[in-house]
Amino acid sequence: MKNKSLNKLSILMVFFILISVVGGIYLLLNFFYRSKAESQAKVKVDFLSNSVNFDVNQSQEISLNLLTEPTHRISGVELVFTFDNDNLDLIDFEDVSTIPSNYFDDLILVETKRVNETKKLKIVLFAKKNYQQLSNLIRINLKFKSKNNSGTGKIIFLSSESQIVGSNVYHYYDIEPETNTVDYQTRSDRDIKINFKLRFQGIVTLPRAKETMNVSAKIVDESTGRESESKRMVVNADNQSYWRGTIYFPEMVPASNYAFYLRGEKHLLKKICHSSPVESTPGTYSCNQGLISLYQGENNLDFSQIMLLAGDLPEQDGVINSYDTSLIRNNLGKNNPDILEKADINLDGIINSQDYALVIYSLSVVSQNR
Ligand SMILES: [Ca+2]
Ligand SMILES: [Ca+2]
Repeated sequence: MKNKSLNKLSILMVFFILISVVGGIYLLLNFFYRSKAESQAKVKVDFLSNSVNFDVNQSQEISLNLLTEPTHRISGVELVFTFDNDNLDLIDFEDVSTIPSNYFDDLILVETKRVNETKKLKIVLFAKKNYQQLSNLIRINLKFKSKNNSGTGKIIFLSSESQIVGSNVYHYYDIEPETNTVDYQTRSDRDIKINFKLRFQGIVTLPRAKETMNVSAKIVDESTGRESESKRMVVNADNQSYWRGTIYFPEMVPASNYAFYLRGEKHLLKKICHSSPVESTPGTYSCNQGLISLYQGENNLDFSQIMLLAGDLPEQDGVINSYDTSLIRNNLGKNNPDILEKADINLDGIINSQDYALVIYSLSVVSQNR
């Protein structure tokens, strides 16, 4: 009797063990299957721009896109970023907005705190919408405001601390950061800021083909020999054939013996030593000793009474030679954008004899100055 009931008990036990093993395997398989399915659902996170410049006390939006497959949807985000470092205190976080506007109904948390010399921003947003109203592409605009300090920093998206969730089957997305860093530069009103007024050979009216040019600029304090970095500036044409642009030199200090080295994108390098240089024959200004005073903040320099000579065409090598002249001669009459970019000196939209004549004039000035 006792043996029989023991037997029954062990059969029952084996039965239960079997059920739990089978059940366990089922759950395990199910878990792996599901996590595999979920791991295939991804959100790409991409900053729209990787570098940004702040003026003094200026607000700017840094934007990032969140993108999933068209059939997936985004319903909530927890996004974590760091910015500023080493107590530089360059920028502050101001606000968050989205495109589509007001996509998230609930602003659950927006906080910034200082963690290990870094400011950390955490944003938690949630959309209380049904599947049809949700989207697979959201832009998050983070608004930052700079202070009155000059320096550089990084805004870093911490994907490992962030979460993005959706409705439907795909609750948790894998975050795939395309770019996770934005470099920024801030200005101070104590930085040396230079507003340039320039004139280029052969351009006598508002040019037809193009109203901006690239100019590289370097300044040298000739009393100490200290040089700035070589910087690129975009200059804009005005109605009177003058070109204007601005560069900051936060790395340089006020002094009275500066010389400037300027070079337009199709032009010869020019050294300038005077804050209002003049010349009697176009393109002939030259100088030895830098005499330009630069002050904290705004400096307005009018170099428009001298002509920046053209002729050293891209790729620039510092001289006018047969490469430059034949680039024009071999392309006379052409107007495709590639060649205009390189050899249309007077910016009238065609490679013509005027461009050639301008280079020949530059060559004559260079040889007379030797
Ligand atoms: Ca050349
Ligand atoms: Ca031309």
